[in-house]
Amino acid sequence: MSTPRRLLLVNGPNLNLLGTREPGIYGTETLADVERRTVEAAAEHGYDVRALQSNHEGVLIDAIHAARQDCAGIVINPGGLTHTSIVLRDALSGVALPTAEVHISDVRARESFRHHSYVADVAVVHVIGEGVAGYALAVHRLVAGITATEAGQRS
Ligand code: CA2
Repeated sequence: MSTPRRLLLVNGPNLNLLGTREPGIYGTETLADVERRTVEAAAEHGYDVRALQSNHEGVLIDAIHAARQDCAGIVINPGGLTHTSIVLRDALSGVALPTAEVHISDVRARESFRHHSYVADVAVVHVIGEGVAGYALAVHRLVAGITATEAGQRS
């Protein structure tokens, strides 16, 4: 069966607040801007995007499980769950879709509790501290990897 030309975009808790507070850390663009940027980047490669933001861990996990049916990869900013959630990590590991982890801010330069990511080693692409432009970078790198894998399977 051919790989579906769809990506799942997941934004975790509190990312619905983008553009409303803390512009010094997260910039002034909104979640709608992030989703538009991601859709546009994916469209350059002929992919569409299913976008989801939730403040509820179980909703995120259900969406990740559902992606097995019709998505080729996942772009995820898990928000604060990055640093706390083994269940989110298990969901990503369980579906085994190529995954890009995005953080708008440079978590490595912030508080020490933000330095560890439970998601990092189940993701194949990491874009950290590039602002909201990081979502498009993640799409380009993720699709490049998917395309390379497909080419390898054909040869
Ligand atoms: O830098 C990122 O993208 C983060 O994933 C954002 C999370 C934070 O817990 C991670 O350590 C790094 C927080 C998302 C909250 O976003 C807000 C946006 C505007 C105003 C308030 C919160």
